[in-house]
Amino acid sequence: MADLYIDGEWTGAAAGGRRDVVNPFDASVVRTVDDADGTDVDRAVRAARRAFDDGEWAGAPTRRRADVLHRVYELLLRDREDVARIETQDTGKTIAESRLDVEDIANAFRYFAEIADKDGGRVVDVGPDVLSRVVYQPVGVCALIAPWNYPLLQATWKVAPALAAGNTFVLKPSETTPLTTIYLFRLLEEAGTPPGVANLVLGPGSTVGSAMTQHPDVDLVSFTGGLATGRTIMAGAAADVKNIALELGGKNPNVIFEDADFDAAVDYALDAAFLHSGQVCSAGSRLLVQEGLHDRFVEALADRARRIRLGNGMHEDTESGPLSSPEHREKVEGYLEVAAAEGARLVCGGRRPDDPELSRGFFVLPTVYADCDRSMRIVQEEVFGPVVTVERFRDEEDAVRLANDTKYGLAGAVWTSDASRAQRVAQRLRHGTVWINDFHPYVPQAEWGGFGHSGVGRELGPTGLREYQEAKHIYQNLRPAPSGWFKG
Ligand code: TXE
Repeated sequence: MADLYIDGEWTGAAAGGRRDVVNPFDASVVRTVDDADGTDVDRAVRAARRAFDDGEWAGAPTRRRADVLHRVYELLLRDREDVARIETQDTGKTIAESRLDVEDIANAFRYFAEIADKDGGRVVDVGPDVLSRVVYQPVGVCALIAPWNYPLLQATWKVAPALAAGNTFVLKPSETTPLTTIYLFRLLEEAGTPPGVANLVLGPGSTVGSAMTQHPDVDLVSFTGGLATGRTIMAGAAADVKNIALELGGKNPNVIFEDADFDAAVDYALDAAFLHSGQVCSAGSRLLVQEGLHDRFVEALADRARRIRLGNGMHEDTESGPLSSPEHREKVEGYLEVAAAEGARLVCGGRRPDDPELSRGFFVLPTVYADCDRSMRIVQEEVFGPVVTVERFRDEEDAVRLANDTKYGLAGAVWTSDASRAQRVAQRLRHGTVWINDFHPYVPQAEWGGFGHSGVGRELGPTGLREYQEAKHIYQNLRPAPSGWFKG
């Protein structure tokens, strides 16, 4: 069966392109899929344009769109185990994590279904002779580009609000992890999404992605991925003054004060740094530990990190899988060399595992570097692998200064038993999400996104819907009469 979905039809690539999708655990080919080019993108964008302009979807009662989203939620719950297994084969992440992802994905569809018809705009009080309303309308045709670390989750954070708001779209998943996104489109079709509203193209960013973002019929580009690509997309969007939304990762501080609950802080520091092998935009890859606690904390963390069970994500007892691709492992290993050259002290990891069972997969051992400082690239740049750096701080002022000393600003955490200090520090951190005595939870009701180089705009929450809407002011004079401004 063909893998591109354009104008309500499953179709192959015009030029016949095909691409292998590889399981990062053992480099085996999971499936071969169609691989598009600019011609397919043009077809998909035109279909989305036609579907938007004919107004059936954009002008439908909001409840109808919400019903489709709600059906997708139910279908995802029906197929949750199949979707989770495909996500694990595609990304290498553990099946337990994929199951949680699918739950979160379904819940995001439900959330946007629930809020779709809850905000009819607002009335502005101008006086008795005027009816002034602000209404929210769909932006138009959206180009949605998703990455490979949370393939279906990141796609959903775009697809669900785009549909709820009445847009049409063309979506491109990462070329390395397209399988669950293809599955989602089967569910969108089953749920009754009209032809042309949701379109799927597959292929590389350099050709298919850039054709999408530069297409003159596209009104909005929403992208999750790396900083370098985000910059290219932002520059490209300038020509047509397209709306943009960017989620570009982070270098996220995890701040541990001496009065924190020690066992909980160590345990969560492990989750923060090593969940999904650190391939998480909000990974707590920069640990800041107060000096009196530092040595004990590093020792306990490394002891736990050495015991993380690496393996096949499909096995229930595996705790962490491989990196996503050989190219990505090369990038991570490049940073291991950078850290060594910069004089960071290797406490554990720092290389590939010896286990012959893992030799075909793209593994790197969970790695802890101590004696790090803010001048190091390993501290400032996003590694996106199982690598955590540790710095010391003296007091609250020092902690805040260090935690904000990053060009990114996606997420951060503070661990302390002093409730007022927790709130003070949370207020001062220049990051889009701040956790207190926790790490990683997010909910569809709350905004997600970053300060600084972490991006532009927010996903999830009411703002996540607004990204896909234009505000329009409708002003009606209820007592029209000559103004008398010009006297002649
Ligand atoms: O991402 P790219 P890469 C970070 C992480 C990682 C680095 C590079 O640090 O090591 O980015 O990863 C599409 N026009 N994050 O190179 O290239 C591409 O096909 C349009 C953080 O894999 O940004 C894919 O679908 N699209 C992050 C998507 O962009 C283009 C998640 C992401 O790929 C394009 C992933 C172009 N010119 C990586 N070039 C996060 N924020 O969670 C590529 N793409």
